[in-house]
Amino acid sequence: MIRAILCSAVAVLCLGLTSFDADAKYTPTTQESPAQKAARLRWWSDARFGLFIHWGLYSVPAGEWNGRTGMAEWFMDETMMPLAQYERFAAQFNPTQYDPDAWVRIAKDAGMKYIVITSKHHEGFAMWDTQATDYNIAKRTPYGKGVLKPLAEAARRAGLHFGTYYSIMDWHHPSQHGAQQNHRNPTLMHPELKAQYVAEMKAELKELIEQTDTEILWFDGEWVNWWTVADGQDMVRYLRALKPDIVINNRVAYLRNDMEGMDRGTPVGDFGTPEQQIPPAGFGPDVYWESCMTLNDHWGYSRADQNWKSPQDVVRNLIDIASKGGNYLLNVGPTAQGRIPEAAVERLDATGRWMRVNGESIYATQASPFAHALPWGRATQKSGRLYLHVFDWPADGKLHVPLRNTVAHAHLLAAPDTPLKTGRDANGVVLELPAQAPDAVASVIALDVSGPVVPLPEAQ
Ligand code: FHN
Repeated sequence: MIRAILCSAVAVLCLGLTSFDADAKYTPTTQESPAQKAARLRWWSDARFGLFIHWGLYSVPAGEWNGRTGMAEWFMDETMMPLAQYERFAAQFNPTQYDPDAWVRIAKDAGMKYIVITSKHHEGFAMWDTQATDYNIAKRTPYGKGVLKPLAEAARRAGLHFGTYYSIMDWHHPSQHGAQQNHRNPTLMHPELKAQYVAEMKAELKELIEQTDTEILWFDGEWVNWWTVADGQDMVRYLRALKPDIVINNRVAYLRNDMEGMDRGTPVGDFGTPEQQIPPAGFGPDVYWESCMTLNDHWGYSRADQNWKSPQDVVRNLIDIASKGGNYLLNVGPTAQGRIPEAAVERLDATGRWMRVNGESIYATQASPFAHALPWGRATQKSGRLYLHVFDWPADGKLHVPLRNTVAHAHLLAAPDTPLKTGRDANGVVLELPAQAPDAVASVIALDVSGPVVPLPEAQ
């Protein structure tokens, strides 16, 4: 929401734009039924947890220039460096330490089920050997070859899914120019060049599908005034014709907020994209969404940024998001040498240790049956089993669960062979827990109840 408002407000303020056709008559891009969409998105929705990767020429300056730090993938906009000078970073981009299998192992060991990597960010530099422009990694860097296909192949060898991020806005392309003094964002389109640029976009996206078999197209940079809802719907139809089961985010069309379309029954694309935030509640079983977040404060590599989320932050975000029926896309920004920062790896490793014990309470689950977050934690559910994620371990060893159901069985995922004693009081089920929580970040209880889960009003 903040993202879209910021980007579109900038555009409207600076350009007096009212030409957004966000209210254009919605024409469905497919006649797909909710059941057919659910089947197409099943693997994505069951995955719940993915790795976002922001990698490009911006990784070379690593967020620093002329004594200034704290930048990253918006370097071109924040410095307004002349294009010819920025292009020279390509000569320094030589990721000799890039090991796709090692990156995939980091993701897999963290419990992640899919990877989404920037194929082309706003900088306009293609991370594969595209025929559409020579402004690409194979033609302009000493590395001399693309990095996407090797990662896609490594992901599939490890049983992970592979997707690609693609920016509609392109700060390098001659069809566009900055709309504001001293900023490249948002771009304005030279009207006579739009058709050519869209054709190049489609050619590049076709290459990505054909060369990497990308399963997700994660669009971004859609807030420009020259990209309309109709353009987004046309792009969805084009991509579906190329790869009918491809998963597309809602940023394929202009957004007024990161859940645009998803919350109005007029989706363009398949899932909503709250960014750097977790919605206060879920959106119901047929609304798909994914919270994307940085591990520190930047998407691209920013050498000086050591403000890392803790493993507890990551695990509890993942639980909170899953308890609302969403996916968590957590980002790393590799260095120009091809390394994922060690501080990021440490946090992903810690997350993986939690997932190896408790992952069944996240994967292929549905949102909590309780209307609100529970006072001591969160819940998810799967095939009649309730998973209780306890953040705050009860000092008296009694966990109160506002449930009408009787409990058939309960155990800690960390101690599956030790049934928990259960009882009831006026406010529902009471579970008797051991004195020590098995995991200080979140301990998970599997609760099998008879019949459909019937929550009770929370105790006042
Ligand atoms: O401007 C981009 C930003 O660099 C980053 O790629 C994020 C990730 O979702 N998307 C845009 C900001 O909303």
